[in-house]
Parts: sequence; structure tokens; C-alpha cells
Amino acid sequence: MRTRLAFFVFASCLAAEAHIGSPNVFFEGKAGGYFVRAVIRPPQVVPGLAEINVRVPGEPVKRVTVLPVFSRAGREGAPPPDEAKLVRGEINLYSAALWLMKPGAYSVEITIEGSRGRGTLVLPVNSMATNTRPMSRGYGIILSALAILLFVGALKIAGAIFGESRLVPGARPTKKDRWRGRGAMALAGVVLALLVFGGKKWWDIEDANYRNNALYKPLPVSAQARTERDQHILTIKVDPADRRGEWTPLIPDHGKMMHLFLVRDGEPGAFAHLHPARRSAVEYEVPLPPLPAGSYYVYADVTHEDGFAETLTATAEIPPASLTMKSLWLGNSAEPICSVAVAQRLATNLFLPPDADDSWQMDNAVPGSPRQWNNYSNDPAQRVVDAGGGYKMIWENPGPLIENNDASLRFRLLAPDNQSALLEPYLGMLGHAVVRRQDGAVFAHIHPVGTFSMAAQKFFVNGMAGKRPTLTGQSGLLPGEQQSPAGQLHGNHTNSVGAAGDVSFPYAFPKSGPYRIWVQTKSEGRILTGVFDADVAAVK
Ligand SMILES: [Cu+2]
Repeated sequence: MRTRLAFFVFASCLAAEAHIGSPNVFFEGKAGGYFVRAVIRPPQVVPGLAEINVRVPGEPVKRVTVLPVFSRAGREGAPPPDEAKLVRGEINLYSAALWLMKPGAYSVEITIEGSRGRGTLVLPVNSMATNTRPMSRGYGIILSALAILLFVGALKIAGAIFGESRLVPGARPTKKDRWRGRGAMALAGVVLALLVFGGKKWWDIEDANYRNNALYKPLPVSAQARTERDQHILTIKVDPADRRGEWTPLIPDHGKMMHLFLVRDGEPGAFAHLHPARRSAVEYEVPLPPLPAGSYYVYADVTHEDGFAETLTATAEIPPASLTMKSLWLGNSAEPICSVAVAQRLATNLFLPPDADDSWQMDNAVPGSPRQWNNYSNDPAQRVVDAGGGYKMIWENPGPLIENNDASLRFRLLAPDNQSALLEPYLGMLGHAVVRRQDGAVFAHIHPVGTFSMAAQKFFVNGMAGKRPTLTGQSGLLPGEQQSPAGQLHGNHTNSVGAAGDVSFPYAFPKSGPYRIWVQTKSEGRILTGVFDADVAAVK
């Protein structure tokens, strides 16, 4: 009965990302003069230990330190930094475990000291409870046995106190004495049973409170399409009551308050990456391109002003677009053209114009040319797809993929002349990739530098301005972030970029299964999206 002696059932606190089911933070880029690859694995229990691994390739460095900073306490409230230990048998891999004490937005400061001076890197980590941990069976049996022993022991003691202990040594207990002892035992049994029952009740209340209020859940929002002057407009609405009134103001990420991703349910697929404008504190609105009608999964990436980043989810029913709208958006083209020029043309014709950085994609846009593999490449290990506008995208290392294995997903854009295309920054980055497990259990928006919210990183970097060595050199750009326009690409920021046209994303698929990946790049002013399907194998 007391297998639910669940006082020890522990709450776990997984630091989730602004992603779903993909809590680890990956970083690949520069910290001062050092190239760094870092992975932060958030803890399993709250408060809990975050595991931090830092690899610094090249010549050995002197020291690597790590420091967690809780956004609400600031640097002043932070403990002294911990020294990361060189992992046995490795020459450049450092490891440390850091306590994350509270749920909320943290940043982890990684400092590298060596022959090239000091390099500091700040990575945001969300610390939040997303799970509870069941007690193991063996542990439960041991605790239950101990509890029964205590219970019986307490009864015996009660019986002894009121029974035999009152007798003179050597005297035999009378019938009355025995009955008094038994009565005391019964009374103690009732009192103890009530205590156990009360304890269980108390725990259930604690447990329910934790599950209902402390556990982080992606905040469901509503997404509703309406039609105004022939245009379909999608409204994203947050109900603050769903989260006990806590809806703090947002800060822009890549210059946008919200990055909205629409994924069509079923085949043919369609995808949009849009940027809704704020209508009120809890309402965002965006004009819809003429996407194929149907049911869509909606993901909205937002960053709060305390650096906390999250993904809001919904589904939306998108009605068929009118012929007028189709011809306005598409012109004579059979496939979407996403560029500033098209956005400007639309702005003069539409009642609610789209954002210049909005982009979208449809499968089978050009009849007879669905997503195709290996039509253009002789290497069977590579996968090639149409990216629109005559461009092709090659996935250079598509497999084999294994869950939880660190991988760099590497892609190359080919111009219509089959030469590597010159990539331009799209929303400040050379590439964006959206990874989604077919069942929606994993959704992540990743960049060449890593998986975290750039706005959250910027927030922590700015918060420390003046107090710390500069993180990014004189340009004020974050590692891996590119300056616009393309002509000004800085040599020292091209760490995530190989040859022209190449872009790679550090990532590890958190779960095996079928995935779809949308890779977005920009060349000659046009946003080009390649769509790839991938199967991720389980660890054997
Ligand atoms: Cu965006």
C-alpha cells in the first residue's frame, strides 16, 4: 500500500531550449582567439547539475573556467567560476558540472586562458522543470519494508509502554495489563495510520502542485486564420491565464519579435518562416502567403526580456488562397520567390504587407519535380534537392545518423550554373535549419553557431558589457553572426563556414525516428529553402 511512499519521488529539472524535446545547447565558434566547440547538457533534477563539455582544438590551453549566472541574480549574485577539468586521455576536451539552483534563464560563461590571451563565451541555458522522476522499484521496496518495520516497531513500543513496562520487575502481567497493552497498540495503530494517510495526502497535494504549476510545458496558443480584403491573416494569441498571468514582454531575436514556422500536415508538404507583428501584448498578426490549403502545425519562437526563450505551439486551418492572391504573390513563377524585391512589390498591392524576411516553400511547386535525391550528384552518399530558382542544395553528410551523437549537418548551395553559390546572411546568419521529428516530439531551430536563442545570448552579452573582455571583437557581432551585406564578411567570423556555399549546423538528434529538415540560405537576394527527410537510428 505504501509503495507510493513517494516522499522521495524527485522532481527533475531539465533545462529545455526554445525548442521542443531538444534541451541540449550546442555551440561551435570563436571565444577570443580560440575556436571552441561546447555542449551543455542540462540537469535531470532540480536543483541539479548541468554537464558542460568544452573542446578547444589546436594548441593546448592553460585553463578553462565555467560560471553559471542566474539572470535574476546577475553576475554579482554568482559564485566564483569553476575550473573545468581536462578529461582523462584527452588533450583538448574540458569538462565541468555546474549546479543550476533555480528554474529560469541562466547563462553559462566559459573562459579560456592560454597563449592567445583570454577568450570568453556566454551561452544561454534555460533551466526549467519538464519532468518528474519515478522512484526505482528496488528503492521503493526497501523504503516500504523499512516503513513497515518502523510502523510495527512503534506499535510494539506503545504496547510495551502501557503494558509490561508498568509492572514491577519479575511480576507476571495480569489479563488487565495485557489488555491495556493491546488497547495502547490499537490506539497507536490508529494514530499512526492517520499520520501515514495525512502524509500521503500532503504528498499528493505537493506532487499535483508541482506537476500543474512548476513543470514547464510549451505554452499552447491559439492560431486563427481570417480573411480581410481577400488576404488571409493569421493571428497568434497568447492566453496569459494558461500560465498564471506570467507573460513577460518579449525581446527581438534576429531583429524580429517572433519567428513563426508553419509546417503542413501531410503530403505534399509546405513550410513557411514568417515574422508576425505585435498587435497587443498578447496578440501577433501576420499575412499568409498563398500556401496550399490544409491543416498546419504552428511553432512560434520567442525570447522574453529576462532571456528566457521558448517555443509556442498551435495548429491552424489555412483556407485556400484566391487566384488573385496567387498571381500577386507568385507572378508568373510556379514556385515561391522570397526576396526583398518581391516583398516591396507586394507591399504596394496588399492591405497587410509581409515582412521582407518572410519565406515559404511548397513541395511539387514545379510539376514533376518533387524533392528528389541524387539527381544531380554522382556521390551516392550525398543528397541533392531543388531549393527553388534553379538552385540546388546538397546535404553533404546525410548519414548514418544516430540519436544523441554529436553531428555537424553540412549543406552546400549550388547556383543554377552548378557552381557553389555565394551565401548572403539571412536574418544575420548564413543559414537557418528547422528540424522536426515526424510526430512533433522534437522541434528545433538551429543556426551555424548552435541551437540557442541569439537574442538570449545578446541579452547576456550586453548585460555584461564593460565588465568583461569583449566577446566579439570590435564589430559588435556575435560569434558566427555575419555582417550585412555579403561583401563585408569578416574572415574571423567565418568559422562555421567552409568554402563558399557551405554551411554547417552543430546538432545531435535527441531521439531516433523519422525527421524532416528545412535548410534556409540566401543568395543573390533570394531566400532558398532545401527540404530533406532523414531517419535517425537508435543507439544499439
Ligand atoms: Cu525568423
